[in-house]
Amino acid sequence: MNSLVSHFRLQGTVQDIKPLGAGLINDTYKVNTLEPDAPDYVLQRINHAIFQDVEMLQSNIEAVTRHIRRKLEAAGTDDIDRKVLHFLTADNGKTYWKEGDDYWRVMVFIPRAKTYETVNPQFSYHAGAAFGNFQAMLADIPDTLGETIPDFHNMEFRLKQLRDAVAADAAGRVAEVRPILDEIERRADEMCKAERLHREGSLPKRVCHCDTKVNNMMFDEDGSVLCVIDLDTVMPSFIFSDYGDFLRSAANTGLEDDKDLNNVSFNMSIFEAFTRGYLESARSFLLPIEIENLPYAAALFPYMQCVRFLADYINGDTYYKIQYPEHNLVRTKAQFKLLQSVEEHTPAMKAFIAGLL
Ligand code: GN1
Ligand code: MG
Repeated sequence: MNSLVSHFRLQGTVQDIKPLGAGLINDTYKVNTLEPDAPDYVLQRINHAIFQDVEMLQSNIEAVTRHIRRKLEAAGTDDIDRKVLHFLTADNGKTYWKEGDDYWRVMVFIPRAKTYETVNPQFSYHAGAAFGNFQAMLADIPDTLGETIPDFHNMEFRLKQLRDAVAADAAGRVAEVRPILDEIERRADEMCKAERLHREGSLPKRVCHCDTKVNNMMFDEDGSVLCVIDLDTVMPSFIFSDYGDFLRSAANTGLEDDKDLNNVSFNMSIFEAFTRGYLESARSFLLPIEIENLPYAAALFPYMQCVRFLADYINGDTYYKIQYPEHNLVRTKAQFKLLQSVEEHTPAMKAFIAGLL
């Protein structure tokens, strides 16, 4: 890894390289430098099986970080290097380096920032405001972003993948998951509402982050949000993506892969704080149809994640990193339990949003 890093223009001398974070897709390492005044770095192996067009991936990320940096500069923001990611250029003039079959990239580590797997309502409020701002800042990006994973948050497509997996039954696991498949099918029509509204022309796509789980945000010591990380999936999508996926991760009283389903439920105070923050910063550009469907978005993402985890389980675990053989099934059940809790809270969510407006 030392020789890998040497292809990027780092300041300082590499002291050590250690695993970092808990992402399910890429492999991430922290590169510590010896000199106290040199920055530390983050080294990442890009999951090339999932992000097949690395050139497009990095050019999206460069466009997004460049645009946000300009916005922050124009606004006279202080401490900009902690508020937007900075990717290093490698010897080939690109922001990635290919070694054998692997693609690597290096970014500057943001000092004194924290990530969390769970948040309190105050942090959740800041997170809502931050995602609203993120979408607002990217509203006038001059570049056309590619879909780094085509149909990433397309519910119709995700259901088709699940149905294809069921038909193939590659790992012989379909029989055991019948009951949950039935629950999924019962909701399929309702959950594909966004695609229908889009086809009818009433629901737009905007540039979204598309992986807004809570551990993809960097918080400052005071709970304010420094920046949003993990920009691989920034692409045009429905605003439901960012709103819904944050709540899926942050408003779950249990873990994404909780084995004890009694721990899993939807936390209304996190929902309320996040929604207040989000609407404060996004209300000026959101359409009524987008606001009206925020409770739908809160249900859509546990549902979609349930479909994706289950499809991966049925396929024999080819996509997500797993720690034990039933891991994807445990994740599926936990997401389904969360969905049920969201469904129970839907009238209360609607009432809360109406109150805010
Ligand atoms: C993956 O890479 P990571 O762990 O931040 C996934 C998301 C899922 C999430 C579930 C490219 O995100 O879509 O919501 O796992 N990213 C990709 O934890 O598939
Ligand atoms: Mg991540």
